[in-house]
Amino acid sequence: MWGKGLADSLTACHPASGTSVVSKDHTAPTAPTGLAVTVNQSQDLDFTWNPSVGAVSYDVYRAERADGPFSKVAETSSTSTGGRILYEDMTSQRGYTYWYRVTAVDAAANQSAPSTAVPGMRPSVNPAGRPQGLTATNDRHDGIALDWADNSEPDVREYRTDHFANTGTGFGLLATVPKGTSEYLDTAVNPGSGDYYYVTALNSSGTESGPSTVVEGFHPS
Ligand SMILES: [Ca+2]
Repeated sequence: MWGKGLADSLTACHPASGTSVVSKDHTAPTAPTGLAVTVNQSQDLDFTWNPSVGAVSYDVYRAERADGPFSKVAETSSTSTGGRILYEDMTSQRGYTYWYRVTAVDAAANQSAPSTAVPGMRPSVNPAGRPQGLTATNDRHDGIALDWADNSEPDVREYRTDHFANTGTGFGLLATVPKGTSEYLDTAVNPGSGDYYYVTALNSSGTESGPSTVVEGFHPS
């Protein structure tokens, strides 16, 4: 639809007569395909896609939501190894997901329809804060119920719960739970014993936060 609209507006601008109107290119390139994103060594985003036939450059658009509105953030004609077109995003806010799509532009400034939109997030380079508000509550039937507050950082990926196993080896990993699940039920407790717990948060880079406060859970016999 974009290509058609552009072609129509160009038609309206035709010179009146006497020039080589026939040779004017009104055909937009095909929409780019294969848009993909990877996180590079600088923790920035490398977008690559397949070249469109007839294109001389590409416009990159970014939005905060999948359905837009999209704003143009760059033009590129760079290519990556393998001949795909390359755009590196170093400007989006770290830890937030954005949506990206690209268009192909030809020598006559005809613009293709947009590619499929894909999400991308520049990972946080700093660890998340320590999880807050950890409590351990005895559940007489099921075990010890841990609960803590959700971290506020947008790119927390998961939480680790560690517990002191009374085996002389110190604290060890008990479980990992995904973002949004700030609770865990420890069912492998020994009646009549106490267990100690703390929780950490991992961000999108896999960097682990400092530990929460340590709490004790006691399971009666
Ligand atoms: Ca919780």
